[in-house]
Amino acid sequence: MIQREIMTGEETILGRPAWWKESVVYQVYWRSFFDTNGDGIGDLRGVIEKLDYIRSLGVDFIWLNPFNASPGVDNGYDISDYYAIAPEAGTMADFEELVAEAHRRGLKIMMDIVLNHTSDRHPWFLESRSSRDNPKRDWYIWRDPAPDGGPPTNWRSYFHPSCWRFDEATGQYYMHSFAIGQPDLNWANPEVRREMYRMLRFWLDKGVDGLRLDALALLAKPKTFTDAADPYDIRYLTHNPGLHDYLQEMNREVFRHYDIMTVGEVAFATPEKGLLFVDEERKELHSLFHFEVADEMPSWDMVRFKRIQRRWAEALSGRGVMGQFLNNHDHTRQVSRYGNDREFRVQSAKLLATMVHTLPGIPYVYQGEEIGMTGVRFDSIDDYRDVMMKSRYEELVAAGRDPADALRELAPLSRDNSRTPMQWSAGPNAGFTTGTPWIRPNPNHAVINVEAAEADPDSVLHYYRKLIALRKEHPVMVYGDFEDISGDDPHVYAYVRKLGDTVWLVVLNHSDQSGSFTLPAPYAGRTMKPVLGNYADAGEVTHAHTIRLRPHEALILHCVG
Ligand code: TEU
Ligand code: CA
Repeated sequence: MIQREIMTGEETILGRPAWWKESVVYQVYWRSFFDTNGDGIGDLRGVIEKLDYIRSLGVDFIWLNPFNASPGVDNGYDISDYYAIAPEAGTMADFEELVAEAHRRGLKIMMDIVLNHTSDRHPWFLESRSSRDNPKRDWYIWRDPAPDGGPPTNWRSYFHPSCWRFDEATGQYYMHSFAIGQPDLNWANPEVRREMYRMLRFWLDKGVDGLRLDALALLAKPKTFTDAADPYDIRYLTHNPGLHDYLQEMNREVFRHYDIMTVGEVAFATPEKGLLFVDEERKELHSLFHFEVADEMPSWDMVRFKRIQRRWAEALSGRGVMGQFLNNHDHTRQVSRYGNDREFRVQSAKLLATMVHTLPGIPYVYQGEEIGMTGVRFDSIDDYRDVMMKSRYEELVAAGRDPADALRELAPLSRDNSRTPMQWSAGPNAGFTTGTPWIRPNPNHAVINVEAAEADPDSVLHYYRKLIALRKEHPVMVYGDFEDISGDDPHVYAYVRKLGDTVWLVVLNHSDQSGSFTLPAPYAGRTMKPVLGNYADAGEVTHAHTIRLRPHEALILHCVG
């Protein structure tokens, strides 16, 4: 752990020191990472082959998206056997080797666990749907049709117009919050919970060091099944009574018996709700992702973003921890969505990285982000792969929308933006596969790729390495108090991190124009040394009252006098 002694007895924003609070996580969407057998799909052996690359970034954890056996309706989030490895990912021996090889390099493995639903091919569901009196009937959510024969309620699914699917065989509907092939489990049934805890222990006993818990806010179902006033506002699917009882039980039965880090994917979490998941006193989870940015802020809005960060920092201060991220496998690449992926791509990617790694919380890096990968536009719906994209497209077209128009509307936020192959080189298929890739690579791999980034000392990649290394040396980045000193400035974000005598100022000019930041008291007139900046020539700030900033300039300054 970093310089533990200086923290003793100190109240800091992240509370008591712990190894997991100091982590940086690298997310590997393995099916798009590296293919070793030419079938066009990334695999676990591909992750093993790239472990030295991942380690070279300086990260601590690798979060692997689900690799359990699955028909692949939702790229592995529809699991048909929790104890088996998907053949396209590899074998159990590959997984065990990956854990061992990662550990040998000081890297930890975080598994992605899908608790809310299984595949409709899972033997539990096959049994459940077989008859109304099957012992597993109650393992899923079955309801009678409405009096008119239609679905029991008007609720939508994340992907489809209804979360209900009629099953001819038994004349009832089952609930699916996501794809039709992802029936929701009934967490109110204690047998379901016992099975899930057993499964979690199985993987943790294999040496897994962390868990990312999928769609956690959905585990408990609404108490009453009645129509929603606005079916599009799907909050009714989340945060229902009983949820926290399940999480406390999960902690008692599983988490507390292992030295691990858990992170919950919590849709529609406000700071107040979020605290219920991560407050250390409550013994539920170590940390969470909230989606006030990724789901609820479609494009960059600095004032809104600042407000979100302030509220979360205040609510969690000294009590709980959150993950910091701007993109993942569900969300368009950050430099395209929130930055400038054209003339300022490199500076902008570095600015966003600086922000994610210096705000309070555990930073997540999504594969390819570290070379500034961008979103993608395919000309035809046939090139898209994502079930959500395809279903929404069909819905729009069925409602009479011009197909080209529908594509234009959906493309910017399509989940496939971040699922294109990792760009290793300018070679065929970006060096991802020797076969036919399951999804088309972004043509800009000719320019944006790991090989090119390694060779360029000013690349986004080298900047990430410096930024991540800083965290290992400077506990202020992890434990320092946080204060936003830039008010509602719509372009400049400036904040202070402070731990004991160490005071850091982070100044970010999120704009295509030059700008400036007027230092408030007590920072005006002080001397500050640059710790890191995204323009090569960032100099010392001496007795300054104003800091001039170039487009997308990011500065980390250390107050020395
Ligand atoms: O995502 C949950 C989900 O609904 C996301 O699309 C949403 O943007 C946000 O993350 C939560 O509000 C998880 C997985 O990450 C996603 O890939 C799966 O498709 C989904 O669960 C179903 O398992
Ligand atoms: Ca493969």
